[in-house]
Amino acid sequence: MTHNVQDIRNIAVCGHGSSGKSTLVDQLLVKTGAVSGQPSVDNGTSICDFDEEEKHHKHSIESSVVHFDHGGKRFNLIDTPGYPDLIGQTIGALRAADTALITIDAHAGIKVNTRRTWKEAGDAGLGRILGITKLDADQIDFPQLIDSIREVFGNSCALFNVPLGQGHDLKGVVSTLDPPQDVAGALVDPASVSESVLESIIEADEKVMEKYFEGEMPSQEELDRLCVEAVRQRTLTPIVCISTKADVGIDELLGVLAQCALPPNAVTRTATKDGDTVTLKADPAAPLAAQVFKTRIDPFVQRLSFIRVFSGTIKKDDTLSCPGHRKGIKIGPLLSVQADKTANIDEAGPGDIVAVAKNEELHTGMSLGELELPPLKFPMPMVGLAVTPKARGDETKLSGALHKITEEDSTVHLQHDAETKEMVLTGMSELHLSLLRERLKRRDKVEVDAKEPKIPYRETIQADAEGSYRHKKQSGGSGQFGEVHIRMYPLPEGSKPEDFATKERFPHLKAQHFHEKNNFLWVDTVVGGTIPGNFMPAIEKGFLEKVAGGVVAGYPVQNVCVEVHFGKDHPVDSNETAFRIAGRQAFAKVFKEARPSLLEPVVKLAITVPVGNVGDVSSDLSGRRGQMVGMDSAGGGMTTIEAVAPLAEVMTYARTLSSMTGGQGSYTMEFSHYDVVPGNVQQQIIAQAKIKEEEE
Ligand SMILES: Nc1nc2c(ncn2[C@@H]2O[C@H](COP(=O)(O)OP(=O)(O)OP(=O)(O)O)[C@@H](O)[C@H]2O)c(=O)[nH]1
Ligand SMILES: [Mg+2]
Repeated sequence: MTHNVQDIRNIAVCGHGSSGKSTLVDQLLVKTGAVSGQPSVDNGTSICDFDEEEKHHKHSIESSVVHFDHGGKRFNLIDTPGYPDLIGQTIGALRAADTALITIDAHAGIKVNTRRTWKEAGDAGLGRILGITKLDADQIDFPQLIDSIREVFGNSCALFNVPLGQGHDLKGVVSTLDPPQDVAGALVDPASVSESVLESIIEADEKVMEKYFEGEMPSQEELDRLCVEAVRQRTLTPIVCISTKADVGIDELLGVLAQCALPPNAVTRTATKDGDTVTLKADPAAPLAAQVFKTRIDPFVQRLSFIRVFSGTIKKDDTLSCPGHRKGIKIGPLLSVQADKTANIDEAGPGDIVAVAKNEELHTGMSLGELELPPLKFPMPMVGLAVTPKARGDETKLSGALHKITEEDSTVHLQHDAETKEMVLTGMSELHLSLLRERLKRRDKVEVDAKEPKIPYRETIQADAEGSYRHKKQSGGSGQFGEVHIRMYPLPEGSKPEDFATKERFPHLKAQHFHEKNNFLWVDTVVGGTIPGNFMPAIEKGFLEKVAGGVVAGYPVQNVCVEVHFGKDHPVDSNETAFRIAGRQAFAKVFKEARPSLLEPVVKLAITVPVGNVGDVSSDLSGRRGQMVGMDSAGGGMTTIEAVAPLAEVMTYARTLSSMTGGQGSYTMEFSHYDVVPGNVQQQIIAQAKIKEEEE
């Protein structure tokens, strides 16, 4: 089914929650005859929100891929969820798209996820189009909305059409470039903006610009070409006006998408091959470059891997060579996807968005073909939840189900806590985690008990220390004996192990092992075989048990170096178990001597509130050990405050902010760094950990 590259438009529909994205995409499918009926988010018949949880919540939770044909062009649309904590879905969708259609609810205006998706789309190098939605609503100050859009997103934003009438009297939209005679009721006089819109289009070509100022109007073909060019250069962001409820502006939107959305070959993309950077050509005969941007696992079709082809061609049943896969990957049938439905196709070329079913070797972010595309950068999840199955014996089922979830959602991490036997699921927020629990229950039929969301603290040390431990047991038959002497040092974050484990510092250095994840290094400087070399791996095992499970409060250890310098063995009673235990106990003992302390995650916040609330927000932040680091006008009477604060203090910030600002404030949060927890707070955490331990 390969399409002519020039005729493909791949569009990610994104923006803030409830701004009408799914309803709009549904309506576009109906209008163009791709589906029939009257789909609706509100009564659970939306094409895009087909998932049970989406129907239940009346919000999108996952991105969905749909397509339609219009005016000789193939449109692939990806509807994305607007809830900021589900941004991972949008990030995947933006990789597959060439243009982002960002919706703004006319009444609600610019919200936190409007800004976020604007930025993500720009960072991904896509063209942008703004859709103002729900223009049938009452109490809309349209001119003011346009002013704030231009204030926040810049003067590239150009009104392509304006509404006629408002609220119940909304009658339609009229073009600003080519306004009709009668524009009675227009919320902005189209003639008053025509010139500036035209100029922002032709700005993309100096020659056309010159001729225009000499009085020569560009032709329609020239305008069409320049629209794409200006959107590509991002000197133009068309604004279109829509109401799906009143069926206003949909045909016009289709027209603007056809004219201004970027064809796949308009976006410059690069990949690497053997370390060299290659610019991709949207050519079906070029070497294959394609990437998995989404994985969906549902109970019926099982696993679907969504793929965007950038160059070259994939044929069904191909075996593709892929970076890091020596044998190649056999992909089986190829599918085109319409929300929850699929159809078999034979091949896919540049610009196509397709799926492969039931292939366990494909994962989100993977490149197909010999070229390696840039990795997808997902935000780091920070809110942890320890889960155990309600029913005994469901452990395997739970662990399988959780792995599925991490495959589908790259903003979920999963860790098995060896010590507590818990699975710890880390997500973006409490809400994100509760959505995941619902999915576990419905799809995988596993109910779980969950503990309080956990803050991922880390344990570390502030001073050097040394000590030893002797493990000795002599009861009946064979005994156990192992003795380990160690020294412990704080290991600076980000330091290279070879810079730390130098011959100057450790003259008897024999071996070293670095565990990057925990920035944990241990070095072997044992002289004269006081510990036989074959017991070293057992000692390391003992260390790693403590590194994973913590010493003072049950959190993973970070930024520590251990030197094993002396020990004793017994010709009969020494064995691996004995040395593992000795290693573990020596670690715990010396760690406690080395001024142990806790590290906590600190997050960056961007908080947007009405100007009048800035004082409240700032004093509230200082009560949360937070700090303001900057402030910027956000247009429309709003201010964006940049701040840093410990994650533990802002876990439920959504509620606080909402009550402080009467629901008008919004924020985004991302991981910044780990920092030492102040002494008094530290004592509380350690005390709580002790109580928990005793309870268990
Ligand atoms: N009055 C009015 N309501 C609309 C319009 N478009 C959508 N809605 C309603 O707005 C609500 C949200 O619509 P959705 O299409 O689910 O919005 P969304 O942007 O997909 O929301 P998320 O998936 O949560 O990000 C629903 O109740 C829709 O019926 C419109 O043009 N006018
Ligand atoms: Mg939606």
